[in-house]
Amino acid sequence: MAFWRTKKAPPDDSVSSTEAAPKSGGGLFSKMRAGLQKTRRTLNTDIRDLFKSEGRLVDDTLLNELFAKLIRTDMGIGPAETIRDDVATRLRGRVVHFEEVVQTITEQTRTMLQQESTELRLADTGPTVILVVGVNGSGKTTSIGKLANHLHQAGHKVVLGAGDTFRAAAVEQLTVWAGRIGCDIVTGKPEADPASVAFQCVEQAIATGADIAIIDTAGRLQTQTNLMQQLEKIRRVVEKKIEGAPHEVLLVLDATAGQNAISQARGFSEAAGCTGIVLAKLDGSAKGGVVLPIREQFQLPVKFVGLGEGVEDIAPFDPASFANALFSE
Ligand SMILES: Nc1nc2c(ncn2[C@@H]2O[C@H](COP(=O)(O)OP(=O)(O)OP(=O)(O)O)[C@@H](O)[C@H]2O)c(=O)[nH]1
Ligand SMILES: [Mg+2]
Repeated sequence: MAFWRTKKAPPDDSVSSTEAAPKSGGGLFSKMRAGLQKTRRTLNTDIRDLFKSEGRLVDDTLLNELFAKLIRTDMGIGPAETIRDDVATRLRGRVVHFEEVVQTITEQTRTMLQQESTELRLADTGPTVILVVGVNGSGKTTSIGKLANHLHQAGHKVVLGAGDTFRAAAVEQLTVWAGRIGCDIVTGKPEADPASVAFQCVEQAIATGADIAIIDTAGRLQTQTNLMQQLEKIRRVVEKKIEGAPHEVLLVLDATAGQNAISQARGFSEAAGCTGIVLAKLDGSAKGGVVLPIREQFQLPVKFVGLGEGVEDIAPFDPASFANALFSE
């Protein structure tokens, strides 16, 4: 199993390793910053309000106030406590300015977000198959469009599979994305078995020498047993065609859904054998801190973040860039 390989030289602004994360500038970093603007503004205003221009003593009162502000980003009690305790360890008893505290928080957040790899697992030979799953309306189809474009731009030949055969509109939606990007798409008849569409998609990928097949699925809940079995069937037929496939099962989570909704997706993730997370709609949320509990609760790497509805509005998740974009003015 190989990791992410780009066929064309990656653009200068690509940020795929934590060490390489720029402090400012760079297309993807700017995108991340723009996407996280709401959260950053709220946090910065909130935390700045705690400090006078001459600085403030770091004591229990300040630490508790800081904790309350952090919670507002939906980062959850555990991560907010960790950050508060780190500020206490490093700065308690000192009179500090806003900037110093924010720097401390950013560093701790970066540490908490560290993960092994954000890169897509690609097949050593033959097409890589990516299955995209999640609850209704989480952003699956849009994320597939953006991801397909991202991969296409990196020089990969991509084919899409319209595995959501329940709604004609879902097929149309993915067909529009395929047209926009200029990649192939495999569609089935209305209400066709999604597994047969997935099978045909993989067959077409092999026949046309495509590098990556991305299969869309209908939204579902973990409690819908028949729909969960259907996912299992998709996996089986895909694996029959290519050993080791699907190489990635990406769970799309809606960043605006709140922490509880996201926690509920944990069971789903386990049932569907997910391998990574795409966190969609981060741009619309003042609660970008939700990435912290996601990293804490899911034993899965966050691979991409969705930062808008446009074709370019996706970025590989990078902990250092993310932490900077979350806190740094
Ligand atoms: N602002 C913003 N909107 C997004 C993003 N991703 C998806 N959306 C919007 O969210 C809505 C639902 O997106 P879809 O991609 O259709 O979601 P889905 O999971 O495929 O939905 P179902 O197929 O019905 O389960 C659409 O209006 C999208 O434009 C994002 O990163 N940012
Ligand atoms: Mg969809």
